[in-house]
Amino acid sequence: MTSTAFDPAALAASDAATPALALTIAGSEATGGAGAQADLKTFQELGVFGIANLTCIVSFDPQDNWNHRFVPIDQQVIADQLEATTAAYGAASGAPSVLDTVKIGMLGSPATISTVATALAAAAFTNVVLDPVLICKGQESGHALDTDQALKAQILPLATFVTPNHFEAESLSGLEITDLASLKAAAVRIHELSGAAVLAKGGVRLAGPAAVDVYYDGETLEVLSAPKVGEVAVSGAGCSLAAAITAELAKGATPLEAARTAKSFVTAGIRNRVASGAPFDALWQGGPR
Ligand code: PXL
Repeated sequence: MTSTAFDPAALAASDAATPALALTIAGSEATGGAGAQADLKTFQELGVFGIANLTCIVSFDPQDNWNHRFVPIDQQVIADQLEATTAAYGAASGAPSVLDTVKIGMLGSPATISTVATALAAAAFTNVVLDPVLICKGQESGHALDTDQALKAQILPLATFVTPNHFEAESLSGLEITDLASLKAAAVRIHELSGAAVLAKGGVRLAGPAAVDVYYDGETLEVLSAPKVGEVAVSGAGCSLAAAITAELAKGATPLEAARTAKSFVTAGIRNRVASGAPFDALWQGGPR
């Protein structure tokens, strides 16, 4: 098992005059805990120039058990954002620092999945980190099923790194996950299905004193472990973990190094979480400082 301490000196060294670039294609989560806001804060903390192209706007509903109110962005507006970003920083842009790393967060509808899949296929990014956000609290279940199937068919094959949580790992692998052995089996299965490096997250969902994640890339299987901070999931942990992997890949880390750094970044962010009037705390990306 590996448990890596976060190293602020390494972070400072990475914050070069011409920063690496990373794009997140994600939803806005109005309270700032999750989604594109969490991704941009993570990119900035890790010394990467962050770009966000929005797919939807989520506003929790305090009158309805904090369920998600979900509004998709118009498909043409999503395509316009991707066009602007690739023209400014893509391989053919002539930019001194080329955008070759993207994170995919909440897409939320089959239409958005098609729009994003088309843009991804055209842009040929080196690193495509997929946080396979499969279910949105309060979303109608028939709609969610369509979205899950489209994500698996159109986006998963384009991913080079995928970061499923417990629920998403069960859904993608078709396996029941009850312990470390079954989490490992799911990580292996998801790699076989996608060809991507996988970080399958046990989080607070597996019993025991540690928050355990399994990394598998077809060759190396490594268990990343950190002491649990409470037993309740913190908002933005999944987004920030995938965003930290994205930032590290953009700076040239290997997938395994990126996973290790991201795990310690998120552990520090959870230790320093921010409380609010909502029934969940939010991860603080400044925690490692
Ligand atoms: O944590 C998953 C997530 C991702 N993206 C957006 C969200 C959420 C959860 O609230 O709102 C936009």
